[in-house]
Amino acid sequence: AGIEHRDIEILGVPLELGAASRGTLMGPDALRTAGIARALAGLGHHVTDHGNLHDAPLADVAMDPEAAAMCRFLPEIAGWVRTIHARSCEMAARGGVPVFLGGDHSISMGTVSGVARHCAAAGRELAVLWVDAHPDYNVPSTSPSGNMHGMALAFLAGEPVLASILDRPVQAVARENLHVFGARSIDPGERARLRAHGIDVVDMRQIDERGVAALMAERIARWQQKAVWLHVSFDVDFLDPEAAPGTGTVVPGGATYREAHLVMEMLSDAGLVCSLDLVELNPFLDTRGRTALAATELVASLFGRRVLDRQPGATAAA
Ligand code: B3U
Ligand code: MN
Ligand code: MN
Repeated sequence: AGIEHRDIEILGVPLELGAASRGTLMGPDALRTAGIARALAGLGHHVTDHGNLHDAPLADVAMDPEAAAMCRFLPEIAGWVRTIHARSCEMAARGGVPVFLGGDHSISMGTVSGVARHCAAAGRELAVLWVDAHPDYNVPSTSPSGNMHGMALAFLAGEPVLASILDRPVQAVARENLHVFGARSIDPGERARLRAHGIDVVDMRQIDERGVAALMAERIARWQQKAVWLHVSFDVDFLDPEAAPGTGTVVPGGATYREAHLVMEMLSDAGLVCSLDLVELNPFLDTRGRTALAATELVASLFGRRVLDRQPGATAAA
């Protein structure tokens, strides 16, 4: 069976101020050097690269001052998020597949909120798969660092303290449609919030015990039933540092290269992915492009690359 050819729209978002270490601003260019557009075009997709977003103006953010004091580079990041949001909304409405190249994970406050606005207008239910060593579910009062990439998913869930980052009402993603996959570093206050909100968090222990195939198959079945627009937000630190050294907060015990490809292949087979973020690649910390190349290969798997074709219905869970 051939793959479905799609209109893929790439936008680079060179933001680094949401992370602890500098360097993710080089992420989009490293992914281009690794051949991301070529790989997708080689699969038969129609690829448009819109280049990189430029520095956004500082934003005036009407946040509670005590909370604002805990958010590093708040005016800068809110400026970016507002610009990203507008572009994302526009790209989603054009009917292609928006692919956002980060940048640190705070870009997703703009990418996903833009997609969420489009989904609300189009009557589509949005589900978000947050593939990451971290749930990024901190609020200013629980964040140990003040780094805003660690608050991105909380913002997208509609956390009121963070809402003024955007200059218009946030279209929150329903809690039952938020899925964290690959977690192995969670802060104490963050853990309490995830539990209180009933967020689906798959940690590495579950992956070890049950394997990615069974865990993904369960979630894919639910998404297919609801015919969701699935947004995948892929933080390269999901991968083990061995496979992906080029990121700022490496956490041991991550997914193997093979596990990550299986996730991508299963998502691709399911045909649910409508938009993608690829974030936290820091080329300054990378080893001979290993992480950029791994990310590029993973995106190829997500958009249809296969070693061998499969008979329809031959699933790993069967
Ligand atoms: N949870 C920590 C660390 C962190 C979150 N995301 C990344 N690191 N990449 C925090 O600072 O919120
Ligand atoms: Mn992250
Ligand atoms: Mn992470």
